[in-house]
Amino acid sequence: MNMRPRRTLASLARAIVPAALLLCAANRAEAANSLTIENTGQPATLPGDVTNDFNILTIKSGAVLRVLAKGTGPSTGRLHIRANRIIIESDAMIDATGSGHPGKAGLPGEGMGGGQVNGSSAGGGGAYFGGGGDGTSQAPTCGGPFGLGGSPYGTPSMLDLGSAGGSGSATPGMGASGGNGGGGVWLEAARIEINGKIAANGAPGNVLANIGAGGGAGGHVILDAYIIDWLPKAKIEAKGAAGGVGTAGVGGAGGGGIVRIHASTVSAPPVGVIDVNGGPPPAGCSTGVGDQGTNEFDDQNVVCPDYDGDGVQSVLCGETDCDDTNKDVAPGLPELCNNVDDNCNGEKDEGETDCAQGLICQAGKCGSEVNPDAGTTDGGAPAAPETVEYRGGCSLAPRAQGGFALAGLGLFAALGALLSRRARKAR
Ligand SMILES: [Ca+2]
Ligand SMILES: [Ca+2]
Ligand SMILES: [Ca+2]
Repeated sequence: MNMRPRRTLASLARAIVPAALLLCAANRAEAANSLTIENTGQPATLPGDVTNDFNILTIKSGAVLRVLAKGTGPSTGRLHIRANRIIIESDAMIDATGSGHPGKAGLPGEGMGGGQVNGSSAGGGGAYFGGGGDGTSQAPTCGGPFGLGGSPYGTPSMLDLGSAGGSGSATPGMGASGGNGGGGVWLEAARIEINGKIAANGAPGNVLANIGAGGGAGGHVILDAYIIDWLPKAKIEAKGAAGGVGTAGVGGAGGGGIVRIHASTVSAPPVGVIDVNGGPPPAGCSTGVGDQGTNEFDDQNVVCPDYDGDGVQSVLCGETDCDDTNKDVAPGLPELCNNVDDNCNGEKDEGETDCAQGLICQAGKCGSEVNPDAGTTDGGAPAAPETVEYRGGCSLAPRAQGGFALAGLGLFAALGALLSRRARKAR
């Protein structure tokens, strides 16, 4: 464990500005958020164009975190989550099915392995690590090949997307759209507990005028964790989807994608957890099937993370950073009045905090020890101390507020007034 540098700015501030500045500094620690996704019946989403950092991400039993499809707002069809701990409860799901390259009417599937088109016959399946199946027809003919399946491609280290199936028509805007490819999911954590499903499957091909389009290829799932707890309902899928089944043509099935597991403890999950199969052929045929994708398990380059770069590794791998998404939290740091355990001793706002003299830390805020308004005339318990909140969320208790106007004052104006009052008092 490396020694962390002292927070010199904060130390300086502590020495010369005892009240207002540090009340503001306390707000920084609120950046270390945890997120719990509840089962509301509606899928939740997270931004797909950034790294989503959390202390603890919990997806509650039955809840769904949906990866927005490529092209939906700024979404790239990928989701990257970095956290101390990720918990996917029983029957919960991270769903990137059909979030990859989109299928389009009258066109080959998008992506390097997009399924092809062939006149007005069934389209080919999309490819990624597994090749796409060719367009075919129903049993007993099991004909074709019509639109050709996409060729396999992909680099394991690059979080990419499954390609889409080809349309059931070669005329732009006409015919059934191919199924979308699967999206990309990358989870990085000190510890991942999975008892639900992560799915980055292709979407099935559509059917129009009895002609099927190709199915989408499976996408990409990466789990990078020091420890992974494989619980009984764990499932990770990057499957190719079936082509659309029409009486005049059946789309080729999408190929399988890739699942990569990197963990220090149990690198290979139990048998049956991973599914990267290609999409199925039409009933009674062997034509049109998608090829199997690939998977990879290893413990190479797995180290206990220091995501916040404060030089202290996560407590979840036996080290001491109790919030590895927040560089303002680590052993040895000063305890601030912010409802956060800044020094990782298991207690919040204990001992001496940054509150100015005469103020005490209550529920994460510095306030008057005795409320000047708390009379005994009503016989009730003293009311909570009053505070005034400045813009930006800083607050001062009445004793420190003095008589100056608060509205519109910046922090430093308020601070200047506070210090000059103190100087007057001292005289
Ligand atoms: Ca750290
Ligand atoms: Ca503490
Ligand atoms: Ca604290």
